[in-house]
Amino acid sequence: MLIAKPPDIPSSEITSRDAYFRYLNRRRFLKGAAAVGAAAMGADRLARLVSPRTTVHADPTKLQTVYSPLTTTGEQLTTFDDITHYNNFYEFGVDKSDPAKNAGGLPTRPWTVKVEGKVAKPLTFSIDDLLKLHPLEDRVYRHRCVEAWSMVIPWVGYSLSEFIKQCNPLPSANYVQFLSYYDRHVEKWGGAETSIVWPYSEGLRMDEAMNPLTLLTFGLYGETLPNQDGAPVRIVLPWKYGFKSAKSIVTVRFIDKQPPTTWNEQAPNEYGFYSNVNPDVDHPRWSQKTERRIGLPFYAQRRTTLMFNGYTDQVASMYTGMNLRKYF
Ligand SMILES: Nc1nc2c(c(=O)[nH]1)N[C@H]1C(S)=C(S)[C@@H](COP(=O)(O)O)O[C@H]1N2
Ligand SMILES: [Mo]
Repeated sequence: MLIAKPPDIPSSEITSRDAYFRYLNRRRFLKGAAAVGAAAMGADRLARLVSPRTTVHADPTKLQTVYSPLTTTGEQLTTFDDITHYNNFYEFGVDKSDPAKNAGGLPTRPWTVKVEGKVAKPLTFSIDDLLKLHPLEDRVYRHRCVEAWSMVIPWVGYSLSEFIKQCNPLPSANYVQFLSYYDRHVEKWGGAETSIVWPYSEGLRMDEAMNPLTLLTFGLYGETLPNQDGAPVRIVLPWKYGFKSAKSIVTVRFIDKQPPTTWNEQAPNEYGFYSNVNPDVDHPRWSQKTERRIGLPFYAQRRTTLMFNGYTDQVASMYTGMNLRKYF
């Protein structure tokens, strides 16, 4: 478990939206109470602890933050059950229900993340090093798959930039590549069903990797990541199609050139390197103008896809002057 959770709420109960908000309110209350007890603590810090956190990620008019459950657009968190039983994790099979069935054997402890390439010196972090590297935050993000379905997920993590700063990348590190866990066990678990060349590889331009929205993610709904969602550590990029968010990361490689990435290699005309959510650029086989929000009653599922998945204010400036039809 990631976060000291109040003893009066069993883990099994933190699966519904209501229980989650009870948990968060209680957690906020506990933080406030702890702050009052710490007499030496500066007024500033105290104020930050007891008042709702200012978020870097959420446009409050469009997206609920963990501190304001109801939004003007009425977006609801996707249930824990849907987030953990409707997955893409092809190492564990191609059906949405496969990862929940097959990812149990993923050995998430011990776990190390290797840092290599254009860095001052190669490093290895254990998962516990990573968990301690920076305070964990709750971040509610929209999650938009290139297959035109979406969710709203309360992740737990911290900005990838905090980690990158510890890696001392060289000035020639223009891109970051992420490699997912893979070994021959995975083939037995479903990874052999596809023509994908493993390990799963994804990559970002350095400014994208350093954007505060880019989340190094360890949990969801206040709990450790379930294996099927990319335990023990994954990336989450809320303004890009889901496949950019590599799961179960074992290697972070800094490089000078754009790295090869799994879906782009599979079908370059269908999956671009950037893969920013863009309702104006259709996938060759389907439209990206709308999406289906998983878990809602079917009459309420269909919604308009937003440019950059609704995160324009935070990310658009990284792409000024770029033709987003060419660099899709
Ligand atoms: N290693 C790895 N990472 C992956 C994938 C995968 O198959 N393998 N699928 C991607 C895709 S297509 C999506 S939509 C998201 C799904 O994340 P979720 O199952 O937690 O919703 O993970 C991405 N990361
Ligand atoms: Mo996806």
